Amino acid sequence: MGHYKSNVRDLEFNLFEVLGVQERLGKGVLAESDEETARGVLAELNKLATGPLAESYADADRNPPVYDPKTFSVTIPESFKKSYRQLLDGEWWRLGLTNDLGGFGLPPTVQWAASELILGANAPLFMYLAGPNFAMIVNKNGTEEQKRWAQIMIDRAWGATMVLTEPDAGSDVGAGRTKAVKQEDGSWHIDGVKRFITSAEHDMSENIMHLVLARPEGPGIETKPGTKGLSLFLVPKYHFDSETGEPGERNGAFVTNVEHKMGIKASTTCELTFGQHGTPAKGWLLGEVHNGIAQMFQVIEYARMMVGTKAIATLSTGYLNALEYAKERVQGADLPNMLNKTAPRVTITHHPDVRRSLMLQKAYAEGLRAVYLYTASFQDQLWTGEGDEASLKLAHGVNDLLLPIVKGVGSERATEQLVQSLQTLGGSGFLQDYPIEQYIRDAKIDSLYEGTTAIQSLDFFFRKIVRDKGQALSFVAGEITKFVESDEGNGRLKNERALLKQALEDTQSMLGALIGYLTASQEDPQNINKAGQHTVRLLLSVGDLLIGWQLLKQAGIATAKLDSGASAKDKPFYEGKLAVASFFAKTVLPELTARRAIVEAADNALMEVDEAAF
Ligand code: ST9
Ligand code: FAD
Repeated sequence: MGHYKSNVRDLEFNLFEVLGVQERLGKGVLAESDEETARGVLAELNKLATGPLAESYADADRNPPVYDPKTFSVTIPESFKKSYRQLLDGEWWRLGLTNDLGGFGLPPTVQWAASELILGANAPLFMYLAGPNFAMIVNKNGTEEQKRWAQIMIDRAWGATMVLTEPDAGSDVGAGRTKAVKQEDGSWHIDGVKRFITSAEHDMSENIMHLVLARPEGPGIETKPGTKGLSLFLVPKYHFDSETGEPGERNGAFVTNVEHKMGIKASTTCELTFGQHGTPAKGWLLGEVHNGIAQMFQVIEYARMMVGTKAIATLSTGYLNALEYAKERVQGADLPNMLNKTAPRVTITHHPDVRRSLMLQKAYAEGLRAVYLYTASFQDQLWTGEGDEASLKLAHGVNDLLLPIVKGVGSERATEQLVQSLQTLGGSGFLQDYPIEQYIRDAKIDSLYEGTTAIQSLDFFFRKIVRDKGQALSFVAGEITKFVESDEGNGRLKNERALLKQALEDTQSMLGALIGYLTASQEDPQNINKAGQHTVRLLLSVGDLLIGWQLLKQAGIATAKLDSGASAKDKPFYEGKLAVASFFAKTVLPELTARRAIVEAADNALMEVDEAAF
């Protein structure tokens, strides 16, 4: 058995019992798929994920890719290449594509559920598969010729990268200095050094298309500072025949270093140097328009969802590994018998503290899964285009609102709870005999790349709430209120519903306080710092609120299933849903009241502390 423990039952519960995804299938762009197809995709991918994909996970960590500075090239370990070939052979890269580009005709909810299986088994594999998905964005924004390149990228299974970061431009992308100088033939010469670029070099595809942000220069071009002065260029590793895609001469984009990292070692993280090794790095402006940051955000939105799902997938397998261990490990006696030295020894699942920890791990793993799939359900509507203009606008807004939750909360809670999964194994958890130490190392990156948690929280508050005038948030709050007031679950979850109501009030008050500080900053700009101290707290609190709500919603559905006579196999699954929802409502949601008090009492004392006093 490999390291990966999937949870297909919970994925199917979310898709077909909670979200009712099957009602969308069989129509319009989803005409070719039905519930059976979707279940079939999950079953097939699950076999692959728990088997061949998981197989190279540890080996590629212990024997990572090797960089040769003489040739600027990277050799990927054979075990990993074998897993990658399995994904290619199964044509799984078609999963996220639209029908016109050769997709499977499945909606984003099913795509993300299926992606969870790859991301949990071996996330770097998924990241090397970026080519076809990035091609979709080239196709959407490109000129007619570039649309053909997009098809070539798909047909020839090219790799692709997103190239933003520079040594002095991380969170602050607008500080980027890489420039693009216009050439007479309409192409551009890119000049600069980018840092931390994922998959920028490997030996698993014949070509790699870099999507590069650079600042354009040349006669008649106005050079603007910040992100709005960046344009997006297509820079291939090898030049290629524009009709057939056949690779030709080497372009001047070379990987000049590969980082040594804490985790995700199989995923190459590269310094990528443009035009500084004797060969010009030729690029082509995407769509012939200077709209780089907005175009790149189409990629970023997809990647942020991917990073959140990766973190949640890792937490889920971490929890299930911890659970399996706990059910077998015998240590100590039951607490009520602790003074009786001859009392029978029990498995550690009997100890209240182990139970507390396991139930919390389950709550975050299953609650966050529900949140990312709820988010994807709005992407489904955008994918099918159903509904009038107003409802599509709302779906867009809600998806935007929830992305920083999926990414920011998903990664923070996964990191925190995976430490608890390791703790469940005691000293054994610290060993490489078990996968959890690698999970912790591999998941830590999720709160850093694609915008750190602080950046997610600023995006959430300033852009997704304030700039949106709270429209998407009001919709979600309205849905929670409807749930609180309904009697789903036959009144059996009354206390929990009241706790959810309180949690909603607490988060609304936190938000009210932050908006108050923002308003007060018109009088005194320093007041904005009071908000800045608490945006992460707000993000995590809204995350807890959404998790609590989703778990209770699921518990309501589970109650109905149990009442109507669930099968012996399903009974413990549904009982688990009730237990976890109640546990989370009673032990986590009340913490929001204290967080509210902290936010409401914000002052700027922290900002006044001299740096020397830290
Ligand atoms: C990175 C990559 O870290 C890590 C992993 C890579 C993995 C790649 C592979 C993944 C895919 C694999 C797919 C495989 C599939 C296979 C399937 C097989 C089964 N939403 O606020 P302003 C735009 S990459 C939308 O003034 P500043 C917008 O156009 C590096 N748009 O910002 C806006 O204009 P306007 C990641 C947004 O102060 C404009 O930006 N790096 C959003 O100038 C300016 O906005 C980062 O993420 C948004 N949320 O700049 C950087 N926000 O307002 C993090 C902004 O007119 N830093 N725009 O609409 C930030 O995000 C900063 O906040 C900043 C600030 C750069 C935006
Ligand atoms: P900094 O921006 O220097 O941040 C340092 C700290 O300051 C963080 O805690 C941050 O939250 C905080 N901070 C910074 N600004 C603010 C602010 N305004 N308000 C509050 N707090 C703030 N980039 C790419 O372009 N393409 C890739 O493929 C890619 N892959 C990556 C893979 C790996 C393994 C790694 C490590 C990075 C990758 N990155 C990639 C870069 C990644 O996106 C950046 O590391 C990330 O955006 C943070 O930038 P930074 O490291 O410069 O940190």
